[in-house]
Amino acid sequence: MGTSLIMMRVLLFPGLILQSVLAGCNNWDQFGDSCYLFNETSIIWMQAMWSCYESGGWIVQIDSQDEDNFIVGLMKARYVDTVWTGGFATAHWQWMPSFIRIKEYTNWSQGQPDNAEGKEGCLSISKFSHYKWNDEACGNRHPFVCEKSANS
Ligand SMILES: *[C@@H]1O[C@H](CO)[C@@H](O)[C@H](O)[C@H]1NC(C)=O
Ligand SMILES: *[C@@H]1O[C@H](CO)[C@@H](O)[C@H](O)[C@H]1NC(C)=O
Ligand SMILES: [Ca+2]
Ligand SMILES: [Ca+2]
Repeated sequence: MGTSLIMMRVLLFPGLILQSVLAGCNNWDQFGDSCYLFNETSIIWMQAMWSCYESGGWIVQIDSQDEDNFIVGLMKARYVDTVWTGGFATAHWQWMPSFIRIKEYTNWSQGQPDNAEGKEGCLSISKFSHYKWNDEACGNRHPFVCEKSANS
């Protein structure tokens, strides 16, 4: 009786079952409702954004202190000094590629963002800014973190 019910579900909803098997983070790290891929290849910010898109996610968007601390934990565990995040400056600071304005949660290092020499428009987290946020030149090369939803 129970078995035939399960069989019926398998026959009627193979797509649903496949989806539930495939859902989750696989080889990405899960934290809350997201999965994270820490990529240690040092590349410029624009390439990092593209790389995350190609791997099915987006360059990390930091929405909370917990998420911020999680990313810093990954950096320390891997002895990586600096990572790119999805923060990008136009007339104001926003997360790319969502265009969500950076204002609910921020964690700028003291005196940042300073747009030093008028050349800094991308948001990194660095040991050299005490693991807080800094704006730096988008053409610098760093490892980066990708994020994707754990539920899709
Ligand atoms: C890390 O990024 C590089 C550069 O885009 C890419 O070639 C490589 O496949 C990425 N690694 C993973 C595990 O996605
Ligand atoms: C800001 O970054 C520091 C260093 O990573 C961390 O200890 C802190 O929890 C973060 N958030 C806030 C709101 O201070
Ligand atoms: Ca996020
Ligand atoms: Ca700066």
